[in-house]
Amino acid sequence: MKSDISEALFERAVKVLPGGVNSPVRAFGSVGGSPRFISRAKGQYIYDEDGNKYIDYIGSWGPMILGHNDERVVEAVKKQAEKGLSFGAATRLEVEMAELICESVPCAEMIRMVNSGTEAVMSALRAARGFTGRDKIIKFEGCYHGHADPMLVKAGSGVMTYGAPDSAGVPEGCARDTLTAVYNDASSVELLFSEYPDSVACVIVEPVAANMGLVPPADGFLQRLRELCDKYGALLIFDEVITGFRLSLGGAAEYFGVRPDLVTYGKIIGGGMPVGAYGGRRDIMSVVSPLGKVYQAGTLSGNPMAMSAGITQLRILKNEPGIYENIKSLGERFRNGIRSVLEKAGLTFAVNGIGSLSCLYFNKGDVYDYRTAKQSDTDQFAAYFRHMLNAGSYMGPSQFEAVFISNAHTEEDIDKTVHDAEEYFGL
Ligand code: HOZ
Repeated sequence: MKSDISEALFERAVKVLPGGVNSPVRAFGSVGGSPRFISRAKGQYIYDEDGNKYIDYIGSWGPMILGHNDERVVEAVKKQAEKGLSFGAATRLEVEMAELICESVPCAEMIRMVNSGTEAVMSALRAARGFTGRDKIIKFEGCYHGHADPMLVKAGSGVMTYGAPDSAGVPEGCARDTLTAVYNDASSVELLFSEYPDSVACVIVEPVAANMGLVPPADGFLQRLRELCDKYGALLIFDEVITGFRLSLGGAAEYFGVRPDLVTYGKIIGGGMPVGAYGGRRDIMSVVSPLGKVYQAGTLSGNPMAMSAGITQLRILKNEPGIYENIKSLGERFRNGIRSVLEKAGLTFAVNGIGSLSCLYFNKGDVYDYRTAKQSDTDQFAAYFRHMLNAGSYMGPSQFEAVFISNAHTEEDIDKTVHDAEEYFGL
């Protein structure tokens, strides 16, 4: 596969962008080679500057549930562009978006729009602290909640890939109140609560951990977090940046039947446009300014372009029957396909997944938390990644990123990718 133009662009990029990219997860540092520069996308495919076509399994890290450039979403954005790009003032679209989320998500009574998942989490933590009058936060090793200072402690995603789960540049004071527990191990949370019974403001969790590969919650884990938060007077926050509107319309909260107090969203609710939101119980959200004393603001928050794209995607997800069934069945086809390839090859690597999210770990044991995810053979993943890329299946360039499937993918796409994997394993 030719990559001369991408390589030339990367040469230019490294001179003016740190690492040649604007987000570390785009770099190919852990898999070798240089990133492909993408020029356009449609449906389940992306095309690079050299004209190569790939089946896309990143989907802009989640939001492209309908596939790229869905015509209805594009049309809504075009129409809004004619009316205005940003007003910094209240719009009808913000109200419609908030109503749509509140109707769809069990715990959501009030929503505040922001511009990214990072901002949503940062603001939700502030609201939780302001509401409870407590400082400490419990997060889980390997869960990634964006790059706000208190969350860069034992974090997943790019920080896990590049081996710096506790980022430099985070003052000790900012991370002192972040306590870390073990994902899928409620007793580790109980221990922290018993050590700090009156000072934990909240437990924040990715209900499905999708930034250390893909680790679903063990039976009862989320329910137990709910019980512990209730017992100790702390709030439960579900970071649904990846699972919201993807696992089901009501996200993981609906899927697992556990009601968090607050929930955070990112790119998905913007249909790919830069956006985020946090929301939840009315009494908690009432601490947010101008209603309450927790300050949080933003000129571009609720931006009309992002709202129009997001509302269109969410309405389609809400009204068009069969999307969740379809992406789930494609996800299962992918996982079953990879499992049968591994079986034929006599290998026992872990294949995790739920719905349209999956991960093949080059790991002979089960993967259920950060420690077990870290035991994966990242060199083997790198070789697999390079083979798949050259064969035309575009996946996240790290063992610790999930495979995302959209409603635009077809069974033929999945079978082709499984066939590419078969070739990789020498079958
Ligand atoms: N959660 C995304 C990847 N795991 C974030 C994408 C990014 O950091 O650019």
